[in-house]
Amino acid sequence: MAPLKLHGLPMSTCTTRALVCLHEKGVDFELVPVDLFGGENKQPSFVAKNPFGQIPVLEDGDLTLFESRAITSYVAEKFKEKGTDLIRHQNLKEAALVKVWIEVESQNFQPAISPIVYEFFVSPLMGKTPEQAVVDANLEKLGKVLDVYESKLSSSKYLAGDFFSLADLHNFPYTYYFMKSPWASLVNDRPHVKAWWEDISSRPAFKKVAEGMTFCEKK
Ligand code: GS8
Repeated sequence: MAPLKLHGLPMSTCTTRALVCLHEKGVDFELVPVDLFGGENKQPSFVAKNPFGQIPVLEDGDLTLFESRAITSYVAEKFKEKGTDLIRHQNLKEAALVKVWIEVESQNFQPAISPIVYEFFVSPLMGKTPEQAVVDANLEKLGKVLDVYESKLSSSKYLAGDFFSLADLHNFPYTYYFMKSPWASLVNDRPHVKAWWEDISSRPAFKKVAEGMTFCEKK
């Protein structure tokens, strides 16, 4: 069977979300680099794969998927018997809780943390000055989301329960970069969030993918 093809870049947050999942599942895949800086993602051949011209894209035979969380869900379901069970496929209630916390990451966590990472790490690379007002407003929002995480993680080891799942995995890319920012204390000052982050970021799949997450070192 031809290996899956993941189009993306090792330093891209959304690509790494898919990469960590592929490593957790122990699935063979090929990473096909996309020259974002040269605009390859806006060329017709790439837009045919993702009409938004963004990475990552997964190809599995004649199936083409975009949206990193849809990619992880597909991989976790297709290979449910292999590697880490990321979706609790044998327990309807646990599987439903995984979906709840997947939504929380996507709807609450990511909208707060991504502008901070963007302003601090990406803007300077593009010759722009980070907008402190944007950072400040989103630090406040992120603090409120992390208060919810702190409360949840004081009663269970991971977000959806006492098991690691996609709900935890999806937080990896932005938290990884955020922890290299001056505001890592937002995580470190919340003991349960800190312990959870130390736990999930020490998983072999995370450590392997983190080796390629170098763009914050260019600062
Ligand atoms: C977002 C993809 C995205 O923003 C997902 O897959 O989760 N909701 C989508 N991709 C960025 C790189 S993120 O590291 C991208 O491709 N940017 C280039 C562009 O928008 O032109």
